[in-house]
Amino acid sequence: MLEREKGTDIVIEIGGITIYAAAMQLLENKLDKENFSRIQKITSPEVILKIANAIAMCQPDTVFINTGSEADKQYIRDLALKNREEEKLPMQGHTIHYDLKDEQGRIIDRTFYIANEGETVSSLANKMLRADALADIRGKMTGIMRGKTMVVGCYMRGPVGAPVSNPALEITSSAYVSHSAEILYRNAYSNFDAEVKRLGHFFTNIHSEGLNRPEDLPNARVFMDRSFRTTYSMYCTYAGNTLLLKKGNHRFAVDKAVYEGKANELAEHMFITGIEGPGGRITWVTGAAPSGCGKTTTAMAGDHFVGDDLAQLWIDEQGIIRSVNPECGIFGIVQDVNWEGDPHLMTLLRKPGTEVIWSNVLIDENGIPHWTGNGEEPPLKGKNFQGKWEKGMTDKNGKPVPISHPNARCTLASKALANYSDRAEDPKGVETRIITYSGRDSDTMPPVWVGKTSDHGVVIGACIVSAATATEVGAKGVKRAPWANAPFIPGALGDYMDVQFKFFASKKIAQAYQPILCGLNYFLTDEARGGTSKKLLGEKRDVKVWLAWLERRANKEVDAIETPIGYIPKYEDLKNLFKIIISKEYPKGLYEKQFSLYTDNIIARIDLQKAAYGKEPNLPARLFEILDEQRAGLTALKEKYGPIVKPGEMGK
Ligand code: SPV
Ligand code: MN
Repeated sequence: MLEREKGTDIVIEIGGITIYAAAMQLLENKLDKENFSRIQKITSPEVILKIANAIAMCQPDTVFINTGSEADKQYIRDLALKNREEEKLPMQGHTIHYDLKDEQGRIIDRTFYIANEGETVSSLANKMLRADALADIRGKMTGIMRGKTMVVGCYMRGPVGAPVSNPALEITSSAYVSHSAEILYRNAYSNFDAEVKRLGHFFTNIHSEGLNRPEDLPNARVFMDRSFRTTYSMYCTYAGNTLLLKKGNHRFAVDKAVYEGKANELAEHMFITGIEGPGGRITWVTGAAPSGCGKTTTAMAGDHFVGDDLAQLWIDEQGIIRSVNPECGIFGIVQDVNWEGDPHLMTLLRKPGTEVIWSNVLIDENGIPHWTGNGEEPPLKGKNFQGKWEKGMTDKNGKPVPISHPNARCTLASKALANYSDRAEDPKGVETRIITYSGRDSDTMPPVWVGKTSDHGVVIGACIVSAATATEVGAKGVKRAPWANAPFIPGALGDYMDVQFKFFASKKIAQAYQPILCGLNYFLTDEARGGTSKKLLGEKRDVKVWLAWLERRANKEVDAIETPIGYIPKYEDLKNLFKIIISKEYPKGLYEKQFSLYTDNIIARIDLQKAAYGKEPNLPARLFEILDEQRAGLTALKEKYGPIVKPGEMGK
């Protein structure tokens, strides 16, 4: 269970203002005339109390209420330059922001859920009891904005009017954070009051970078108070730690879906995109992947881009699963973004016309950004995430310093993309028929497969395994990555899993709109399939073919081979799609490498999942039933055909 509004609301406790009249008095004293008149547009006493107490706690010199007007956006851009959080680049509208050298990803070791006494928090996360968090935040955030301007922004996470959107406040002394929020979320100053009334809640985010010094990083903290849906972030700047409209509020959205959504809502770490099929029909896909595993690439491979990171799903009255993107921009990893794989994104990055905040890439002497894997000639020197850089430079362990950090990013508005969907702002969301789950898996699963039933599909999500990537500071090795959402599931994994089973098996979903739940894997290597090189078996553009096959499968236009793990494509169908979608030959030998089941690997993977989930309390028994059923099927196949089972040997 999640206990809402239990205990003290920390910012109110520290700020000390408990009545509306006192809050208005503080605002009148602290804000200039213009900003005070702006804040009066917001009438919700709860919102006013949060803002007034954030001011009382952080003690900024000035407060700017951001209405999202063009003039206000410009004020924020200018403030980011004045604060030296960003620098202008020669390309119009482009700036560069650097995070501290040791804060180039989410600082999970310093990230905590604030818990009430006895409350269950995900076994994968840190928690701190409310009283301790109160003392810590009081010590670290009192007066943290002295000498600074606090910017207050009112946003919608999701289109205005959507049933699953969440209003959220971003209160920060960092103009970079505020600038990023303006690009990634919908400024809803004029709708905020009405949306808070309509939905009955809002999220609050309070951040300050403090003096932004490396020596303060050990004191950096990210706190999520689930009871009061308020985040606190201090002494850090990386957007994943500071722009808590993103992952901080995603966590609250997950809580809301799991504990209040009545198995009718999900909040997922998923892209949303539309695939065009025969006759111009569009089939909508949402897909999960851990950070840094090709989620943006998959989203871009679609013909109608809606989002690349987060999705809110619900079942409407007609029995259709609908999805909206809480965001309206991209905070995308740039490593390996190049003209061949990502032409739409490259156009925005390399051609003038789009506002871009670059972070942690290399800027050469001419002010041009460079990054690893861009397919271009790298410069010999410049400035990057760790300071001055030149070719051949090594770090203290003798390792070459890459030109850009693997988690270097670009921030831009989605509407500039050539494949941006005109449905992206539709409060009704898009009719979702395909759900995918993927990870960075070099040796086990095929490129694409479809769960036999919705329960099998839920198990695909539960069993994502992935190599660690750079988005979390200090992460290494191969990890389980349940639904690619585990870092953002605040409560017990069992509660979340239970809702997944119920949602996808819901009787409310109309027959004609039954989704397919699938696995995707782009990372199989030649080496793992009998070859000698570590090269991947496929190419980035093959993604379009896997998606096209799923599009046909969801519309019941292709048959498939039944295996213990689910349905896999037939060779002839793929061969045909390779030809018509990307004009590429698809040799049978490659198909056999990609789609033969390496039963020992899969069985080992199942055993790993059983052992790990076996330690988790209160998990749905259905998970273990399915894993056992798949294991028995694979064992039987292995007995009959040996450890490597070719597609042609299955489904007979
Ligand atoms: C991710 O790491 O999944 C991201 C970036 O999308 S962050 O804001 O760090 O979460
Ligand atoms: Mn993400």
